Amino acid sequence: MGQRGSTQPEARVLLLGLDNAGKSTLLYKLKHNTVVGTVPTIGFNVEMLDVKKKKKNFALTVWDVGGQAEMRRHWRSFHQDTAAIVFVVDSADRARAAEARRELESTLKSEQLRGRPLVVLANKQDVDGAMNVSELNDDFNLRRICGDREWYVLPCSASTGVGLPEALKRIGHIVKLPSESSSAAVKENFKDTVNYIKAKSVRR
Ligand code: G3D
Ligand code: MG
Repeated sequence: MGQRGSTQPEARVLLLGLDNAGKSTLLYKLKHNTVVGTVPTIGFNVEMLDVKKKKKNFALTVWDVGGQAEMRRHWRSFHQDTAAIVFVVDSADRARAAEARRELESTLKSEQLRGRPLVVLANKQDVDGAMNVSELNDDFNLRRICGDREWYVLPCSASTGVGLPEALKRIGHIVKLPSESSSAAVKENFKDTVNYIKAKSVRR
């Protein structure tokens, strides 16, 4: 994290979703193209991914904030300077679909996230009986809860990697790169946020 030259633009992406949705699996599959054993995230994981936009390289700083109920109240401190939201859904867990929808809906109400583009990932498509994209679209009533922001819903499997290149490409396209000056501010906030969340994280 933070290992690159200062000239490369960076944009912050928030990876959100309920616990067990597959956020950490997704992050490490994107980063290392490998499935690592995950444990429930207490606190957060953060990784930088290299992405191309209009033939220019830039870095996506992807924040995977723990999904457990006690961590969700800290999500707000990550909203500042977010260039795009990625919301991961366990499409195979129909029993928690309503809970996931409520979380997404309440996240999108954040003032600091107003107008930020959103990618909803219908994860775990490899599981038999998983909701497909159009079921999820209807069930979450995405058109209504997304309002006038730019949004997409894409199928994927973080375990197998199917759909991940398309997801990353889409995220790269919708991210609005911060200007040079706000990019410096993002880096400053990055440090502040790390310190904040470290102080607030529940350690077990
Ligand atoms: P989280 O970070 O959102 O809390 P994790 O979720 O990445 O820790 O994943 C939770 C569980 O879901 C893990 O299983 C992980 O292997 C599994 N998982 C993640 N993505 C997929 C997927 O696309 N397909 C399937 N079948 N499983 C997936 P365990 O058993 O380790 O708890
Ligand atoms: Mg996790």
